[in-house]
Amino acid sequence: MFTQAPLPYGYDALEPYIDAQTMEIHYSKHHAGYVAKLNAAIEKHPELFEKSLEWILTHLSEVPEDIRTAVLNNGGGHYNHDFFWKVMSPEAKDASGTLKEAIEKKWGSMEAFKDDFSEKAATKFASGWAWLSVTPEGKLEISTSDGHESPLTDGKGWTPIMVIDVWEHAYYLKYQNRRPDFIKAWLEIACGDKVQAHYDAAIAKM
Ligand code: MN3
Repeated sequence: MFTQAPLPYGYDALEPYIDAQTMEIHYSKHHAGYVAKLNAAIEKHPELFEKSLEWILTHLSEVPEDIRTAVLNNGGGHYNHDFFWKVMSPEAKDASGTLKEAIEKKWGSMEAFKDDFSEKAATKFASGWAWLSVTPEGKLEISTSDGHESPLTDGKGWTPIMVIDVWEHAYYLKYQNRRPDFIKAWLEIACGDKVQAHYDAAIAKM
């Protein structure tokens, strides 16, 4: 069975950027619901419990057709939320080291990168996610995904290293329709050290 990892901080730890009520509903209702529905779908083909979630999401064409959509939606929901919790921190700092160098090489400055990421996240139509990934050539790229799709499910072979949830449930209680304000606040708690660790791992496996 797939299970939800504990949040690495309390529901109120990301205040005032994300309010405690949003965190509690998001983690204990939305994310938990995706995990329960993923397990319910895979119970019809329990051999898939032997596989990792990353394997399943990168091999969806091998998932039996009767559960494929449920696995994409709920397995993607599980994977993406787990990733989202892990790149936030109450003690977040901007990236330093090799990730900072790579960002400055591509965008010119950390501010220019944040502007580009914010613009793409803000203009993503409807519910989805905005990602920073490493391509198979080792380049950084920003992308967005619909629903609970991700760089794992789009077939390009990119390795995600940072993600923001831009479904309304991620921000509506505090920010209502002001998604750009949520994104600006979120960048204050996006943890450069954690994204750097993902970057190092992505470069190491090339
Ligand atoms: Mn969400």
